[in-house]
Amino acid sequence: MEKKWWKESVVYQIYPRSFKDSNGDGIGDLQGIISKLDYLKELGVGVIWLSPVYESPNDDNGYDISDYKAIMDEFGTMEDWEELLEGLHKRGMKLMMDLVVNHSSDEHAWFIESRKSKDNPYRDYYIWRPGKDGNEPNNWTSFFSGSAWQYHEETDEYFLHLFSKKQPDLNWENPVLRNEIYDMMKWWLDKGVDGFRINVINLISKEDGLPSTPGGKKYDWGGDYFMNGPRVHEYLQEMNREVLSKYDMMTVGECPGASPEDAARYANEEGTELNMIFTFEHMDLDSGPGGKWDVKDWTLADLKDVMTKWQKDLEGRGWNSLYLNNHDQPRMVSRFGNDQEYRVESAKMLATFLHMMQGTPYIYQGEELGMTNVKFDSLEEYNDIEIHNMYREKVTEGGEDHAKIMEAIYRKGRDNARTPMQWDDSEHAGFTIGTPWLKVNPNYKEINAENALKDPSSIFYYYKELNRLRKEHDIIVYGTYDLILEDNPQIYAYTRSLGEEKLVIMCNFTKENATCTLPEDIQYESASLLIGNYVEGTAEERLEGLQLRPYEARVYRLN
Ligand code: TEU
Ligand code: CA
Repeated sequence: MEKKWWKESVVYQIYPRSFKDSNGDGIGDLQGIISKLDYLKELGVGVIWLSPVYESPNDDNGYDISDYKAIMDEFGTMEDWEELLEGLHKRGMKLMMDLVVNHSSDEHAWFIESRKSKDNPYRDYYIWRPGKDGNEPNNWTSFFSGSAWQYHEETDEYFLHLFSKKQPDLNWENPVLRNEIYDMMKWWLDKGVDGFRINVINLISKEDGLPSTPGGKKYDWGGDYFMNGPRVHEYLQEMNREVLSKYDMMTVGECPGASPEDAARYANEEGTELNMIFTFEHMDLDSGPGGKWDVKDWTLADLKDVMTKWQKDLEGRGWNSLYLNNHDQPRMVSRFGNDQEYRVESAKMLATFLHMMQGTPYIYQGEELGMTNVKFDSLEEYNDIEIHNMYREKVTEGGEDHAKIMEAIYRKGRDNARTPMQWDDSEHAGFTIGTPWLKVNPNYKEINAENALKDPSSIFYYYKELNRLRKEHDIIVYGTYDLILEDNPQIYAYTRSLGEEKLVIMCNFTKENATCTLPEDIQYESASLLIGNYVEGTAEERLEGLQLRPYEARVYRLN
């Protein structure tokens, strides 16, 4: 398997709006990030993924871009951006920008032209269709509730928006549009950008004819007709030829609904498309048949199945990304660990579980502090279009139970990840001297970076050690993954093998003690501890009948 810097790096995701405010307007900004570059260097991460900072009306907090070559006023200036890039490069870190090109903002100059008339030169930059019998052109629903079509009276046609009404889908069938996108990508890469996280890139090719789903429902989920569509690989191979292959860069494509088979093409080892993708399969283990908001409990057995499937199906064929949270997902220690009496232990256990697998790990801002989900008292305190559209559709219009939907928001809402970064125990956790755009999690007095940096046994220093180990041991990056103890109801255990070397990773996912007995076929003389969330040192020992304490994780090298 070919060695690559982007396989060996650890990526840290910054959601700028919530990271650090430098001018007191309650909104995070680029100068705020610049003031924290030494903190990021201390953590030992190699790449910073910056969620969108382009000009935007913020209908979807920057994922609705109105000018791809300008910086959002609230975040600062292009000079600030250049200072950030220089600050990262000076510290040996790289910058991966977030590219949102399945759709733009409806305030983008292209769309303002496009909607002027049916024969406007920009009309076909977007997806316009006449209605059918007074209805939308098909029955697809948006990710953000309601129809995926918006009627435009002036030209008596509908435009497609898989997300909000202010996020019209771009028409990738149009080669002129595609070349505009490629030119813009090269413009950023020529400024020194080291990579792109590409937003919902597997949605850019829609089924010919944009057919309604069968069954005659007035509104229905149309994912089969726009996820991993007919020309998506053709477009990505063209993007690779025209742009990506010309730069020493890193790409990760966000691909909701992609399977390992899809990923083996998107992230193929020949390098003809992307370097890796974000799958969502493990992010839906707690979604029932009704989807994301139909919350159920996930199981360890399902987690083993999904993670092992992705590790084994991509082995030698493609590269995995490794993540358990981001700006769209609830906080991992609340979702997969125990954010009460075992918050620190379970946060470290989850970090071990994830970072010891094969793939590029992604740390989401605050994950290194063990930041948790939040429960705001009222719906009004939430500030996410996805939450508010869903509540209106299900409760206000649909009559569903308020308390049940609020519980779903507590467990799955994106604002869990978007409460301001907790820097210290001063007011608003040191995030702002103003009023934060979204309330700070009340637990900031205990959970904050200042406390973490003073505590050698903090989650922060545990991540720092994981990052150090990754640089020191090729087996962590390139070793083969194999699940063991498959049927154990408490322990997730696996091995990594590279040549004669072997690691065994064991994670107790419960708050009860667990006895860990290795399978007979694992032969070794002695085992030396590489890292553990309860123990230090490199004790040489045998592992028979090892007792794992609540949420205990251990990584041994077998000699
Ligand atoms: O998210 C894509 C996506 O699939 C989301 O609908 C995600 O699944 C959902 O928010 C989780 O419930 C990307 C961005 O990450 C997200 O922040 C944007 O809102 C979305 O695209 C539209 O641009
Ligand atoms: Ca600010």
